[in-house]
Amino acid sequence: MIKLSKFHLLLFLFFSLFAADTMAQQTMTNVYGRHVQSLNGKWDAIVDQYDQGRKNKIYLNKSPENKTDFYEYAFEHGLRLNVPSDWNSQRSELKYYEGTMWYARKFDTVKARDGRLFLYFAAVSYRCRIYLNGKEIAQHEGGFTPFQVEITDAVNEKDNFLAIEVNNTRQIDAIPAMAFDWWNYGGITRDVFLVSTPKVFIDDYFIQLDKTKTDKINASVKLSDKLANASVTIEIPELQLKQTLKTDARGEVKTTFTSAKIKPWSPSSPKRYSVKVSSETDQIEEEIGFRNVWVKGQDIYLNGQPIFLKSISFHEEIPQRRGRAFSQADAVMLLSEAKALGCNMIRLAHYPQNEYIVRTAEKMGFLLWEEIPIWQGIDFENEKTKEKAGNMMREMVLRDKNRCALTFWGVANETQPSAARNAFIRHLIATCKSVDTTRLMTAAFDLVRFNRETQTFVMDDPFVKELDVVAVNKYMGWYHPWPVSPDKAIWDVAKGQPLIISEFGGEALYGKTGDADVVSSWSEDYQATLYNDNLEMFKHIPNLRGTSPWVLFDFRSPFRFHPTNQEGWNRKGLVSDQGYRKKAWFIMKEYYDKK
Ligand code: GCB
Repeated sequence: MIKLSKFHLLLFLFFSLFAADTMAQQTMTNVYGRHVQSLNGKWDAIVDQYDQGRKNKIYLNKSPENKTDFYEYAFEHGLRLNVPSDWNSQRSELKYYEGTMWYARKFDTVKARDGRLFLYFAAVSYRCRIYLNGKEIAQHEGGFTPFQVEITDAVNEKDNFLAIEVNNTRQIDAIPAMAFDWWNYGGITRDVFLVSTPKVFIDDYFIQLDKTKTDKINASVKLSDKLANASVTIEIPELQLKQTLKTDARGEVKTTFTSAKIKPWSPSSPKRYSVKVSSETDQIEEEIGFRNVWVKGQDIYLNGQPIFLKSISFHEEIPQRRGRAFSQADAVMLLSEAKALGCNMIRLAHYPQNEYIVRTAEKMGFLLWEEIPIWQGIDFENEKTKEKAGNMMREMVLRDKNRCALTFWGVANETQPSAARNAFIRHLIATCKSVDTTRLMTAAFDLVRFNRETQTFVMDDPFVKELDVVAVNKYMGWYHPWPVSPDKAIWDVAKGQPLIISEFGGEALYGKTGDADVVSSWSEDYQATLYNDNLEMFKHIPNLRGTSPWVLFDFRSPFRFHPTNQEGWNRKGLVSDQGYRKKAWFIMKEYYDKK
């Protein structure tokens, strides 16, 4: 064992305190319902391929004052990038760029007397350090979840200089890790806001229908400070529900409401109620829907009725723009295409997508499956990686826990059984449940195989028992030739539990005709055959409670090398990168319309 001297111990304590100090904070609930000043727009940028900017303190943004001064950088009059947006799609020379990019801008703001100010990032891909007026104030890792940092004391009314060091280098201990089937977009990819709050504000609330009782709403509210005996009011005017409560020593209240008049939210009737929360100094309002969802035997119940999940996946990408989706208009484009297909659910692949998508999906009547990018190749043995994954999970669940559309928390995609993996995923499940116990836990597995002796499809991964719903990605007719004809493809997988086919499909280049029985024809005709075959097979999966074809749109992926058929695109889309529907789209549409 290493022995530490008192001095070293003090040194260690100092640095760990400092490190903890610069970690970004978890965000307050419902940032989009607060008083915000947008910092979106054009930012100055510097490409720092060799990571020299931090060492040279370019975040100080100095300009020469004396005759002998000079600085080998300047933010002004150089590269300009849009925020939000990835950098890869903004300049052709940045298409493949992976490394460090500095973003900077100036801003003025209004400091309310007795108020507080927070800097909020909806997402920065993938890791970043934040510098305000020459001082590092926060760090964050994880490209798809929000974070905030309080700047009340650090900010001036005029001429603040904000610099963000963003890095998207793939690393073995990161999530996702070294290789993944989508574009590694870097940048400040989502909204940046200044959020102003009163001194004591409503930090968090969790208001949802009870897991089993359809007339009972559970509600809890937490103030930003541990203020006891303060009044908090929760009101749902349309249901004539209102309670005023006193906070406990932790600044929290917890209560329930009962009403026989609650109209449940569902895909066919996505009813939401305006919910108002107020404290002595703060108030916030949000549309919240009420529904419950549970599993009994092999069935999934929504509001007490068994449901079949007509799902689809998409990446957070606008294919026509070849870049990340970030706006309300982007959300409408993606979700409208899912609506047209007849879906009642979206699997948000493979990471938490922006809040415009989540909120608009809820409004349009989609159930949601949301997951963090535990996507193949994760370093399950690494405790630090596990901790990071736990943080991401927490950030995702905290952000979206009031969205009734959220039905599934996904904890992994295509992982192989091992003690380390099991411990890792258990940590994620526990983290999730420490915030929310009402959603269904799931993971997508790819271990289904054909057992020649029994002539059935089987899967051996005991972990499935720890999940509410089992999901399987299976590419019959694409990565796997059919061992039996589709009408004889009998499944014996996760018996006694609901099963979702969370991915199936194959590639087709839009507009390409070819042999309907030749995989390498890359034709819409073969893709159509594949869909018909898979839909036939689905008839023989007794516990099948949902399907999610892979994928709605062709999407960009650097390891799709085929020069004419792929050109850096995964072509499994039912819709092409140009927005045209392929033959298989119509087959899937008919299947969903008849379900
Ligand atoms: C999968 C992955 C998905 C890929 C897909 C494919 O199993 O979950 O992210 O894009 O296969 O096209 O190979």
